[in-house]
Amino acid sequence: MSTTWHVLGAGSLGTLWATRLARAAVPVRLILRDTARLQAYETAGGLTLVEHGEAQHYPVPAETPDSIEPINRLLIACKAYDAEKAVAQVASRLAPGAELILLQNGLGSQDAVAAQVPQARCIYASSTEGAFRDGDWRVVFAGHGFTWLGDVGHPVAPIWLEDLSAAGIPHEWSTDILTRLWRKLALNCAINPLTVLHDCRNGGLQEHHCEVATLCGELTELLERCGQPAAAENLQQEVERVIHATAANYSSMHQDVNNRRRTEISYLLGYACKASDRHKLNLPHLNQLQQRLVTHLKRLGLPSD
Ligand code: NAD
Ligand code: KPL
Repeated sequence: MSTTWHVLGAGSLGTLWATRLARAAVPVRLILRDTARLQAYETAGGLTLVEHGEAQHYPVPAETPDSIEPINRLLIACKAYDAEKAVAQVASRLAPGAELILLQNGLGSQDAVAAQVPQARCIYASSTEGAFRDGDWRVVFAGHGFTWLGDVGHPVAPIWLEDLSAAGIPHEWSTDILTRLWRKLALNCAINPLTVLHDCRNGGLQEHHCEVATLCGELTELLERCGQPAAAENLQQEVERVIHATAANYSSMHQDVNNRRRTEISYLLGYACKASDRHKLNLPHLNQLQQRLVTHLKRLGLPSD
């Protein structure tokens, strides 16, 4: 019998992973916030994954953080700003040699979690898959993509990647996961805040070419100074390619703001600006962008951290 996957956070990505693992008969359990959420979930009777317009129901078992069963493998599928608190709730249940897979976007939350549970192996992930909730316990698989996983302290791939293959989760073990995360962060910093401030789809940034180019220049300088030259390579070209390829889409940050949800700004632009301060870099446009975004979020009555 293979090791049980505990999935902490039954939102978009947590559901996308839990349902595909369950479909492949890999043992999986959800960890829900509290008894009220658990009761609501049990009333619904499981998770629903909508793929290619077809809904499939999966009665994945669930529990609360204070359940007593030890945790050997834990997928952290909450937002970056919730990760530390969520892990703290289950830290005492981690078995010796436990492994955590961190799906959070941006940077900062992964290191904070890893510092919190030094006894566990923390695997960082960067995903281009896309999913959104269209109801309680119901998720639409919106964009097929890829997930890179890696361990900054240990280059050897874990054996359980075969569970992901069995579940049809496209993935690859990466020995430079930080480079991937930095590259994604830079892309997100060059695109997402501007789509919020200009209230446009990604393609709308084609009309703000100079602003995008200036940001890419500063982000390139930052990545190089942070010891990430590979993440800096042809950044502007890649940003322009993504803007073009995703022209009809709204960025994840634009969607968050539009739905009046908290953004992950502190783990994207906030992280970049702090890193630039640490390295005493002068990146005026990046800093102005953060200030403009914070002001904009405050004006809308949304959290600005
Ligand atoms: P989400 O908001 O849909 O889901 C997060 C879930 O975690 C929610 O159900 C929330 O209630 C739950 N949660 C928070 N704290 C908890 C706690 N203490 N105990 C139990 N549950 C808790 O978020 P998401 O869209 O799945 O995003 C998760 C991460 O993945 C983010 O960092 C996001 O940027 C990244 N990501 C998402 C997508 C996507 O398409 N959704 C794609 C790539 C990366
Ligand atoms: O990842 C993205 C997002 O919207 O968060 C892209 C599409 C790359 C835009 O930055």
